[in-house]
Amino acid sequence: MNDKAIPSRGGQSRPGGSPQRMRRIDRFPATAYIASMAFRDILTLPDKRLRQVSDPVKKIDAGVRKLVEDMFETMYDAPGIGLAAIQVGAPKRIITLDLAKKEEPRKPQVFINPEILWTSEEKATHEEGCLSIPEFYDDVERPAQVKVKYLDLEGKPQEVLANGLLATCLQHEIDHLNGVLFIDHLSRLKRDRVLKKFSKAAKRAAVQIED
Ligand code: K1U
Ligand code: ZN
Repeated sequence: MNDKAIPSRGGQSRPGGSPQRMRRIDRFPATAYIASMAFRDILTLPDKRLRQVSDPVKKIDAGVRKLVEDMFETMYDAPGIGLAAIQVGAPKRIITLDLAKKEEPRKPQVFINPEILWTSEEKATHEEGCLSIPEFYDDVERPAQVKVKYLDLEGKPQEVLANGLLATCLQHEIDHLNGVLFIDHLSRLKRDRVLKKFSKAAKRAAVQIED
């Protein structure tokens, strides 16, 4: 199984959830921790909610804005470069992204109700990872360019013609909104091996909780 981490991308080490919480407490003074309690737990395989089709956002209200804020905190903390709302258990068609390099200033982007309008015939292969499938990475072939329409946080319609990492991430995250995971683009053999590994780990964790 290709479960190597991408070295330049920093690590994710949180299949069970608890180490992340400990890290937060260690990193911030107690008051700051209370003030920044906007992190949400990231669902991991084999959680069935990851297979849910998310609902369109009808109104961009305070609840949606708070969810977006929490998604950014969760994504930056993970760390990740993208997140779909369903990954924090909210079945809404919302994506957060930040593709800025480590040394660059943050460049947060929000996509509400994104829809793919066009995909290129040309394909591109990129290595993908997923915060819901920790420490597993593999190459995925997808259309090299996509045109996506979406609403920004002000509810204004926008369109983007994406290529490179943005095209990959948008397709990966829009897949999440439709209950599709990047392992679904791999061979059945690879997908089944990943699913089996995570199901076994979840069963072992459940037994440990019982003991
Ligand atoms: O949707 C997700 O689970 C987030 C995922 C997005 C993604 C990454 C690569 C290709 C397609 C989609 C991640 O962010 S995985 C973690 C990752 O790639 C990363 C983490 C820290 C720094 C840089 C990258
Ligand atoms: Zn993902």
